Amino acid sequence: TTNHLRHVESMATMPSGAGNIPHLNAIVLGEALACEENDLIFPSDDFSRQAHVPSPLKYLEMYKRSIEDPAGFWSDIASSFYWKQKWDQQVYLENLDVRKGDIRIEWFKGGITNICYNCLDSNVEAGLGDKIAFYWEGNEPGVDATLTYIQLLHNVCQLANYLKDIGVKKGDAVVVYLPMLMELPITMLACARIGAVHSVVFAGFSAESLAQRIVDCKPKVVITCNAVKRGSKVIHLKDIVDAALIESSQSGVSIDVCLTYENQLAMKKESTKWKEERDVWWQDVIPKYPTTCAVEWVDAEDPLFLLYTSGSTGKPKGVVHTTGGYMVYTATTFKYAFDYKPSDIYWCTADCGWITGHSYVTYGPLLNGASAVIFEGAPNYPNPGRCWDIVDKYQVTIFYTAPTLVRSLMRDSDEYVMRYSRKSLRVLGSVGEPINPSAWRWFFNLVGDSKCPISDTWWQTETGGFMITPLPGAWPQKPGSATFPFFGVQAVIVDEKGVEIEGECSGYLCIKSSWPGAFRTLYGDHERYETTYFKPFPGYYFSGDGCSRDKDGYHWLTGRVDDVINVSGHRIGTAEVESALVSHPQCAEAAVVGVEHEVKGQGIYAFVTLVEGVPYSEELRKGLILNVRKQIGAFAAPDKVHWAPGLPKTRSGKIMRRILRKIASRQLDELGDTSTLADPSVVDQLIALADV
Ligand code: 6R9
Repeated sequence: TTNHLRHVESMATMPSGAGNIPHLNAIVLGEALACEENDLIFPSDDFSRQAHVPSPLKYLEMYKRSIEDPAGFWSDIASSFYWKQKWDQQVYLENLDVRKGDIRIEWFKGGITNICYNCLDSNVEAGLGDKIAFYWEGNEPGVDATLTYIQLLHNVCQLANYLKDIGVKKGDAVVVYLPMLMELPITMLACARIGAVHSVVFAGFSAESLAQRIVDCKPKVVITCNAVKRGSKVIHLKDIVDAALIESSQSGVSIDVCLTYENQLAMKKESTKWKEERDVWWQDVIPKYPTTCAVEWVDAEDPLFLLYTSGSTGKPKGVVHTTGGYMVYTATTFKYAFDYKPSDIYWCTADCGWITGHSYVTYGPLLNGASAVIFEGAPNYPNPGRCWDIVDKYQVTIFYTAPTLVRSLMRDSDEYVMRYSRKSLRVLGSVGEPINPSAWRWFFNLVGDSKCPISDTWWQTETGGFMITPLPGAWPQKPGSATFPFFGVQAVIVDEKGVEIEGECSGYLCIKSSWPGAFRTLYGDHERYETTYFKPFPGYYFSGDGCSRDKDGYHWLTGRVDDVINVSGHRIGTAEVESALVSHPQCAEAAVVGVEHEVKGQGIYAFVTLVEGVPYSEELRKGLILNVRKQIGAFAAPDKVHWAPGLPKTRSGKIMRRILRKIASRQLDELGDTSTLADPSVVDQLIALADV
């Protein structure tokens, strides 16, 4: 095809020297691509022609500069933002090598700016005041609202003034427990405007999880709403907050103000439980404040937000992102990975309670002056055609979602997709877990009518923004591959010893050298930051993911290699689930592993040993699962509880999860060597109880 030749030709005319970048060695050989032709899916000529990065050649040129001259590359980009004062010191400073002392990453230090100003005021000044910033689509079809940039600015200022009034200052934490109402990004932006540090807790977390986060970051105020409807269910968020605040006060952290938005469509004020001396209705106070609010100018390295994520121990980690680098990085990745143009209508289905909602619902789109859709409801309510209904309604051009949603919609009739035109779509995106080729093809062929490139973006809470991602106009795609690193990202694959491996290989995915959006520390625990991420392979940031690289240099993520499971794109630590299970008085011990799940990607499989003499029962099984729902949230509930008279342990007492994973996936002939177990007979006992 002409397309194909065009790509190969452009690769052949690459500037000499690009071949020095190891992961690009393979792709510069045009013939390598030729043999893979059947697996390659090319963007159309029309698409590439209009794209920001129209060819591999252009990518290589930009990528090469970003690696050879990161300071120059990123300061050119950063200069298009508003800085009250330009960074006077270095553009970046890094030490990613624990052997050489503390890990310290800084970008644009000394630069004074404000991300809220760049999201709103700058766009209003540029004449975008009347452009729609957010289209809000409620749970019920037909219930919707919009905010223009100027309206959003006014709303943000009112809340910012209120927060200042109740004593929230620069550097103070604000915990936010809200569903996908426009008040959620409004709150994030209001915090940013006054230099407060927001910590959004996904509104699916339980009271105990919320309390744990409140105790950790000790916020000045908690912001929530009374209830939300998701699908046909009403969830009483305020009750959950009430319970969390009782619990946090028992741990010595009491909250003076709980600002509560009345979400009338879900629940009336009158039915909401209220604590007069602490609770304040949003609608009673916020509208009274002025719609302008001076910006608190902050250093590029001042914290912007805290977001808790799961690790391999029971205690969630407070990932800290700072202002300047995060701003530059989220805006730039958004622009290039989605080939964003001012005429686009963008919809990301993620909740702002996760990093995807932070970087690619709130900050990335607004920094680009984009119009974005925010959806409150469930993607299959009132029926599995809802997403495409929304796409048609708002003429969405860029649709960014998770493989778990694609797989779940795939199970319903294609008719739900075909019923809608979807003509407006031009770019699709995927995030959260590897997208399996069959889901990729369904998404590409059916949803995108075989014309929309899919940006399969690999990244993490810790990375702030995209790390490995297609640039839709540049690369021929391979279904299931996240393709190549973004500008400035030196993705490497290392072996167990931490030695970089080149060419076609698989191993641990690490990043050499920092990028602007990198997290700077774990809140209150810099040592854990260094130990978890920089000690496993000194000199590198370790992602926790496995990855292979094919002969053309394409990257294929293979999932977590640590004790983290990825359920519907949500990160859950096995240790967190285990600790919730063992807190049940009749549970003696628990071991949790991930197991393949058709829709969720991974399901949670729990082996449970009961206290001596306690019999197995359905009721107990339910009680155990309820403990997990209560302590973490419904999304972490085990799919299976497998009764275990004993767990396979080494003589030193370490649980051999490898064996448990095989039993969980019923690969019983692949158990491997069990002779090193303290008691090999537990394996047979477990197998016997597999379906009890
Ligand atoms: C953005 C986000 C991070 C983990 C990450 C990896 C998995 C995310 C992926 C992907 C393969 C992709 N992951 N995107 N795996 N392909 N496109 O999801 O952040 O919640 O911190 O999860 O998710 O395992 O390590 P977070």
